[in-house]
Formats: sequence, structure tokens, C-alpha cells
Amino acid sequence: ATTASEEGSATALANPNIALVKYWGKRDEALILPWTGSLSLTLDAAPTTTTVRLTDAHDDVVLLGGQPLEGTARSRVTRFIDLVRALAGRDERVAVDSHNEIPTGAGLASSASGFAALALAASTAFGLDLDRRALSRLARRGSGSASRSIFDGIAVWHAGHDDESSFAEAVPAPGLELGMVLTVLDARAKSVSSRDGMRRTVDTSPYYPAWVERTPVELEEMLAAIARADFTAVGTIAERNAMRMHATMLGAEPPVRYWGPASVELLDLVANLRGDGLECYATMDAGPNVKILCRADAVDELATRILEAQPDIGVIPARAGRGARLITS
Ligand code: 2P0
Repeated sequence: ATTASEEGSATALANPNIALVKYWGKRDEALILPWTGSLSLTLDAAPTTTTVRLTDAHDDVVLLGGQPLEGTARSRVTRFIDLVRALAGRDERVAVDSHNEIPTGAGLASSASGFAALALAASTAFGLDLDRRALSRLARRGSGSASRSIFDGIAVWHAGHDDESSFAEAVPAPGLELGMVLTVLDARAKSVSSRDGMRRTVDTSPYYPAWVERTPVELEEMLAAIARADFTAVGTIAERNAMRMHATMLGAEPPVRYWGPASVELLDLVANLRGDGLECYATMDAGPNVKILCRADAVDELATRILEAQPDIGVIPARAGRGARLITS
């Protein structure tokens, strides 16, 4: 038998994904089973790189950006590692070393890239060779949206009804070349976590049942628009779905509102650019930063036009990118 220190180390890279049909609300918090399916674009920017190494230490060590995590942030990772240990039937402790290229916790999808990279690195370090579906299901247990960052380009997360049936898979999109410009209006971590914001919405918003009823219809419309490579329909459905998600949250008690005045200015800018013939659509997640969907060949022009209008903000140009992958093993 080999000792822990002689085996088991893996480094994985995963990109964030931005949902075009959103995930908002769990019907099973322990297993992270969502009320509705969702669909996203994995980007080619702002990755998380994570190394997991088995150790002989008495406890797990978790570094993010070189700093040790503590409290809830740490236990979210160590509980996830417990799942991997259980899957592998092993009990070694690990050292996790993770780096994000984008601000953590600001609605820029760092938990999606983070848990996708962690799922791949940790499962590999423990000697598991999971197929993409099993990896997606594992990543889901860390953060729901991470289930989608396993795949290249467009991914659909099937809501499912149990641990087995709730996974994401790639959606082929021939002829549809998507781009996205992420704006960084505020890089601070959000005040209400997605987890708490979802729970509050599910428990108290009178509009939540409408969201659950409507989202599967929008998901089908989106899949049909993708199948016929209809960029205008994809953008229109995505923007509408994002607004409906935020409307649902605003109905919670107290309301959940992630956007602010700078976000609204960007929404106006997107409408104006579209009026000027630069076809683009806005989406927003659990933070104030607006993400703007466009055709892949329009990304540079869109980024330029945004900076002309708003010289003080940050922009991250992106296109469809690859799913989670190992970079050393
Ligand atoms: C999404 N978001 O579909 C939606 C849209 C934010 C708004 O998935 O509790 O970090 O870890 O499952 O995945 C953010 O929530 O939440 C998210 P958990 P997650 O991308």
C-alpha cells in the first residue's frame, strides 16, 4: 500500500458559467436539488485553478488566494471533501489550494468555477475516475451552478427528482457563436448569499410558484431557439428570464435585491446599444454586475462601447469556453 503522501495530487481548472435560464431555489437543500432546470454559457475567462493534495495531517487545510478559509466558507469545502471521501471509501485529509481570477462572492460565478474545479481535482486526487455526468452531480453538491461548469459552452442542468437524476449536460449549438461582456461595477462580496436569498424567495415570495411554473416553459423555448441558432430569440428569452428571476426575489419578505443604480444604468445602456444596431442583451445574477450577451464577433466592439459610456467600470470580455479539465495530475 502507498501512503497518502506518495499519491493523490491533482490540479484542475474550471471556468465560470452565466445562466441564460436561471436557477433560483432548491426543493432539497441537503442534496441541492433545484425546483427548476436551468441553462448556461460556460465562459473562456476568469477561471478558478485548484490543487488538491492528500496529506497525513490531522485536518484539512483550505487556502483561497493563498489565505486559509475559516468558518462557513471552510466547512462548505470540507463537507464537500467528506462527500468525495465517502465516494472513494477513503479517509485521508487534504490540502486544497485554490485561486480565482475574479472577485469571490460578487455574483461573478466564482462558486460555479470553484466547486467545478474542486470536484474534478478532489475526485482525481482520491483516485476516482468519474464520467462527466457523475462529476456534474458531484459538483452540484458543492454549489448548484457548478454542475454546469463541467461542460464546454452551453449546458442544461436537468432539475431531476433525486441525486441520480439531477445533473447537467452539454447542449450542442451549431451555428450559434455566443459572446459575453461581464461588467465589474462592484467587486465586493454580496450581503445576502445566493443560498439565503434563494431560501427566502422560496419561503416567502408569493411570486415563486409562478417562477416554478413558468421556467420549464422558458427552458424549452430556449432549447428550441438554440437548436435553430436564433440569436435574437436566445437573447430575448435570456433577458426576460433574468428580469423575472429578480422580480420573483423582490416579492420576498424582506425583499432580496442584488442590483443598484449602476446596474440600472447598464440596463439602459444595453437597450440603447441595441437600438443603435449592436444586438446585445442583459442578464444579472446574485450581485450588481450586469453581464451582456452578444454575438462572439461583437465582443470587442461591445466592450469598447461600454467603456466609452462608463469609463470607470471594469469589463471582462468572454466567449464560449471549455468545461472543467485537469491541468496536471
Ligand atoms: C444561476 N445563480 O443559475 C443562478 C442565477 C445566481 C443567480 O446559481 O446555493 O452559487 O451554491 O447552489 O449555485 C448562484 O447560486 O448557489 C446561482 P448554491 P449558487 O447561475
